[in-house]
Amino acid sequence: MLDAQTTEKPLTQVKSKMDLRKEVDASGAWTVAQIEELFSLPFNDLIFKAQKTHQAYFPEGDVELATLLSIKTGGCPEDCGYCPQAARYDTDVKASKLMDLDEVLEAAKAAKAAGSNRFCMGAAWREPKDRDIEKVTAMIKGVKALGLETCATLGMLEASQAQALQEAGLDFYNHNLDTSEDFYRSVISTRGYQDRLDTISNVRAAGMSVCCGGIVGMGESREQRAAFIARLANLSPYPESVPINHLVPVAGTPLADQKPLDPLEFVRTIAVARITMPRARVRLSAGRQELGRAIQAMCFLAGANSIFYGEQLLTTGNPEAEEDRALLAELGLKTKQSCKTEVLV
Ligand code: SAM
Ligand code: DTB
Ligand code: SF4
Repeated sequence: MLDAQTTEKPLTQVKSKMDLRKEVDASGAWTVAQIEELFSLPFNDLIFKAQKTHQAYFPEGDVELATLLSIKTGGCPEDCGYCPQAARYDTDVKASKLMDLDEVLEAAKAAKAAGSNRFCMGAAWREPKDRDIEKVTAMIKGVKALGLETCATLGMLEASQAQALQEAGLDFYNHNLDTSEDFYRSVISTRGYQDRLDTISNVRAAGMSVCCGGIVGMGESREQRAAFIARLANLSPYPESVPINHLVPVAGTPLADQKPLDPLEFVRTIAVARITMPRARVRLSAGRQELGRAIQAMCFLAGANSIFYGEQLLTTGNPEAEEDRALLAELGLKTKQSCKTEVLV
């Protein structure tokens, strides 16, 4: 029964964008029970199935490198329980104003020189104002002119704002569902799940690719993790990029003392994301420093094929670029040069 959802053609056989949409739509929805069944497979069977899917859809087996820059840090009015940038929590993050264009372009040039594929600009906003959009569109144009793929994560978007970003050349917009709909309520109260879905549909309608994932290890149950993956996999079409963050517990936030998730359960989550969203770039995101090399290697085996690259995420640390290059080289993993065939819209 589970194989019914994994019979899509490999990327190399994909002819047009429209074909892709039809296939995804025709593949049927995943139920939470089916996804729980995947989670419950014997570990080796799950990883083998994920690796088979990975090899069928990504025969080159390359890893995408995405560099993050916090263009506007801290002072956020939202109450996301994991986030060091929420103004209401007493964390070490100092609020700052939107960065200047030339500083952003310097950072993008450095990312490009270090071998990054994508440059993602993040702002600690509930939603951008129209005058913020104007400034960010200048950044998008500048970054794109350097030959990098562009991504932004600026909070909730109106349809007209999504349109303006698309017209400026934004390739991807990151907006996470973060977790299952029922667990969401215990982590965030200042905006709802439907608000997030609305932003994602505005991004799609504007013709941009969607980067959407979430965080595991916030105290959710396995069933809730399965429900979260089901929501992502059942988006039609599912996101082109799926960042799976491992909670980074930050002092001062409500989740500061959260007991860490069993690392093997994290690997299982990556495998389940790979199987249910076979064409997506599954990104091993926040929390890699804490995972260590062996667990990261297992995540690549389970189908992760993208990482955040560079020593800083938004406000927390990430492995040094050199360390990542050494890990990828040791594992014999190539880095990605182009992903044009994967863009669904
Ligand atoms: N303010 C925008 C928003 O919320 O959409 C954009 C930036 S926000 C920091 C982007 C994502 O980072 C969140 O949705 C969450 O998944 C992730 N994130 C934030 N803090 C994190 C933490 N402590 N550990 C893991 N992921 C985290
Ligand atoms: C995503 O899913 N993870 C990134 C990116 N999208 C913007 C952010 C991770 C942030 C981790 C905590 C911090 O560095 O502030
Ligand atoms: Fe604000 Fe985004 Fe952090 Fe939530 S995750 S508090 S919206 S910066």
